[in-house]
Amino acid sequence: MTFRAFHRLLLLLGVLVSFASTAQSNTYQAKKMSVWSLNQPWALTQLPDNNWLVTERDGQVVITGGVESLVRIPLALPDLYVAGQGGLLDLALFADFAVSGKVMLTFSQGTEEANHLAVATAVFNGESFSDISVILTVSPDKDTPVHYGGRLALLPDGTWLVTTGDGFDYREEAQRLNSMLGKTLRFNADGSAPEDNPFAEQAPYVFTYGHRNPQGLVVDAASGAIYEHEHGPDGGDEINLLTPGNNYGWPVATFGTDYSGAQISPFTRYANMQSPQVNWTPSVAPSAMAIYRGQMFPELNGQLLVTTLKAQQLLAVDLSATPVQQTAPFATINQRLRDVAIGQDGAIYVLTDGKEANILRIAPR
Ligand SMILES: [Ca+2]
Repeated sequence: MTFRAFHRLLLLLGVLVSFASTAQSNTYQAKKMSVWSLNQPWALTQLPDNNWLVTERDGQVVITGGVESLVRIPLALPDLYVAGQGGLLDLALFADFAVSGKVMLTFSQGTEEANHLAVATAVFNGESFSDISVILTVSPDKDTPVHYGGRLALLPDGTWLVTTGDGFDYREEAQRLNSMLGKTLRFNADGSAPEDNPFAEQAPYVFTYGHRNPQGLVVDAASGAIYEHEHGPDGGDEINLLTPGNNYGWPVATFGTDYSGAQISPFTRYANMQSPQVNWTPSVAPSAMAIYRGQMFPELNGQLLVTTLKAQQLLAVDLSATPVQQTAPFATINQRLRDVAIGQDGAIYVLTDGKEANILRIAPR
């Protein structure tokens, strides 16, 4: 029997497989949650009842509670455009989800010639989604199926942030306030623009600008700080500390170069543009981020946990250290990772990437 066949047999038997670390094999285990596979998942969200919701890019949401349970729900998303990096992306719960069932979604909408990121609200009753309503669409349209951004975060005041990408071929738009590409946008739960946004007259939704393809966004409940990360080109992936109205540089200031090797900009810093807290050159391809708070891994408390595609690691970044410290505390995972969440049990849950993806639960051994 090949290893793969043996592995499959174990999975069929419902046996959880753990991956031991060479360096810390006695300190943690990363177990696959299940026997099933997820198809190109993007976001992982825990429900108050401890079940998980996972978005799949083709427009379905999976509900799972563990090894064998899996329910797949197709969503009736208007004009869903599934191509390249697009499709159904993020899903986040409203603060009053336990009573309202309300969720916020992002997905790409349109056609090959003209598409954009859309933000929608919906109501989840435990079995199905209803009242899907598009409340915000990113303009202008673009004709590339990549660089949507699409990550959501709920702010303590009840407003929301969403990241938007530069559309790849539209990078100059990241510096233009009259374009919604390459930004973080702040909006009310009904999709309107808060009156206290930094460019309320000129660009009512813009919160920060000068971003490339941001897919990580977290609010630190302890400090209120908002952290974002974004994919650079060849090099120049970044973590940024967001403050309203600031310019984060792309494509004027970057540590990255074009995939062709061509220089994008002679500047790694520029006046009145914010430098990143972390610069990853070469690229790690950061896909999502959480802040660890919990009892299971006290040594990680307050650190940013970053999933990566290219580096195939869950990175732990300690921004309070000088200089900033980065470790890969679960170094045996070694897979492309798509999302990370801290469970209500304090364990770390990571969503792997691709067409045969899974959820790994990381806990002390
Ligand atoms: Ca930057």
